[in-house]
This record gives sequence, C-alpha cells and structure tokens, in this order.
Amino acid sequence: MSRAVLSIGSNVGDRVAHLRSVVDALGPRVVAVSAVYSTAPWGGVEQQDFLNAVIVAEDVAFGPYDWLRFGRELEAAAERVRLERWGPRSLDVDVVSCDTGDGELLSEDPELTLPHPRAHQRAFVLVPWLDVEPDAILTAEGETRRIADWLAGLDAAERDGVHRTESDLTVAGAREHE
Ligand code: PH2
Ligand code: MG
Ligand code: MG
Repeated sequence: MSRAVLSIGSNVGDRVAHLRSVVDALGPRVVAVSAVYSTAPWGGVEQQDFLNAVIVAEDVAFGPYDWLRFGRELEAAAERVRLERWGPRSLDVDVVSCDTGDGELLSEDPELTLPHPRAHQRAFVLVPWLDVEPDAILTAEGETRRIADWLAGLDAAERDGVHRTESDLTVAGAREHE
C-alpha cells in the first residue's frame, strides 16, 4: 500500500489536457487534486509559463517505484518533449513524496530520490500541495518541516510567480454524473 504526492506540470501543447490525462489515468486511485496554477518557469531556462498541479493518490498494490513507472508511462503517452534539463516539456510527472504506512519514505536512490530533493525550493509544488494537504510535512536538507513553513522561507518572488487558474482537472469526470 502506498500514498503518493505527485507534482504534474506542462508547458507545451494543450497543457490542461496533458494534466487531465494524469487524473483520468489514475481513476479511483485519486484521493485529492489541487487547483491548476500558472507558474513562472523555475530553473533559469527561458520558456513558456507552466501549468502545475498536485495530486494525492493511493493504491494498495503500489510501492514507490510503481508511481515512478506510472508517471513515466503517462509522460510517454503525452509524447513527452524534453529538450533540456529544466526546459520545456509536454508532461512531467514527479513523485514528490511517498508514504507506505510509516510516514514519509526517505530514499537516496538516484533513480527515485524521496522526498523529491528540490520540492522544498519550488513554490509551484508547495502552493498546490497546500491546497490538498495543508498539514503535510516534508523532509529536506536534514530538516522535517511543515510545507507551509518551507513555503514561507522562499523568496517572495518565487511565491509571486504562482497564480491559481480557473481550470479544474476533475470537471470532465464530474460532468458525466450531472
Ligand atoms: N518543471 C521543470 C523545470 N521548471 N518550472 C515550473 N514553473 N514548473 C515546472 O513544472 C517546472 C519548472 C522541470 O521538471
Ligand atoms: Mg520535474
Ligand atoms: Mg520529472
């Protein structure tokens, strides 16, 4: 059993559709989906703004590497374009944190480092994550803090680059039951 916090992002093509493809593929595994945020590019590469969101998902049969594989399959299905590190991409699915029942899993495997080693520096992860898990904690640089505290420690400019949009990743599914 595991519960994962997934950060999803897109800045190429139909960005909302790319993000929605993750929610659709997760289906009943979805526990919560944040709002969609328009975010200034992080990492120094000049490029289009991203749309980002955070999803909490749970599966009794999944371990951490299953979330990684699942994310990669969805990136491939979105015909992921990735020209350079921290550069433009059609879909990025990152496992930010994973809990297999004993709290936050810590792993230094370079294939899947947990928690995500840069999540605490990224308002585009922390702001949507706060939507869905306001009390979440995150370990980084040897310290375990509430995500609200990591966010408060970032430069105001970093936080100011993150804007909530009207897009709703769950709307397509909800409409089917109207
Ligand atoms: N992803 C990156 C690099 N920079 N910036 C924002 N705002 N959002 C992202 O998802 C993002 C980024 C590479 O994974
Ligand atoms: Mg990423
Ligand atoms: Mg990635």
